[in-house]
Amino acid sequence: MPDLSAFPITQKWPATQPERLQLYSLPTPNGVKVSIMLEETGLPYEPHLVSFERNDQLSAEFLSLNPNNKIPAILDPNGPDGLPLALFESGAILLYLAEKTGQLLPRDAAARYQTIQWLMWQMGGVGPMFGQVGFFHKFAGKDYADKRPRDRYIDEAKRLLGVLDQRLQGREWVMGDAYSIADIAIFPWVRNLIGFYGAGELVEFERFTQVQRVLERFLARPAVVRGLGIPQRD
Ligand SMILES: N[C@@H](CCC(=O)N[C@@H](CS)C(=O)NCC(=O)O)C(=O)O
Repeated sequence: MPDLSAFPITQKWPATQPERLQLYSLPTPNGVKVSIMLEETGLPYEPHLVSFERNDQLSAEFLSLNPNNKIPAILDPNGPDGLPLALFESGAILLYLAEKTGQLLPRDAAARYQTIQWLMWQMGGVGPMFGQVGFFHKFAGKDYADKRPRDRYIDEAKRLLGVLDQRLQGREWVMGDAYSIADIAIFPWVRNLIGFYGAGELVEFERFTQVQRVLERFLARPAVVRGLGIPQRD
């Protein structure tokens, strides 16, 4: 039985199944990337809820694993060389899990780097820009009289959706026939933009027919349906 007691995060969120990968998360667009990936790959894991209402992400125990105070984070008792590995940043976690399981990342070198390219595109573009749309359209920024910041992020979100729409022309998924970690990174954010943020009209989502098509297929996958609700909220 692995001993995870050296990791202070396990004091706040005890591992009842320490032989399993430990997930610390909340079902947000970044959080569900990892729960969907875990559901897709079938890797056994134990989810732990990090509640923003309780500011769990700012607790000393959480910060001991992720000093950047953001979910998702994992602790794999069986990491490289059989040693425990703690990781944060959803993109890094997706890559790690793909390599660990040999799933959802093409083996062919060129396709592999292109998948990583689209993953980075999500991490550096879609996540931060769509997140700003959320701030200026749905959260505190919606009351700002000056609409220029909101419009800037709406324009950028539209541009990114256009890039994705073009990429999906004639393709089943971002990487063609192969569903991959690039899809798992991108589509939870598209869902959030038009769902939770309610920005569908603002970004003229009806124009992006290829994105709509693939989003629907993504949301119909059983592992996605399950992953979107993990960890269960209080
Ligand atoms: N680049 C990070 C971003 C993670 C992130 O922004 N997580 C948000 C939820 S979607 C969070 O934990 N926010 C809590 C906070 O800022 O206090 C990743 O992809 O893992």
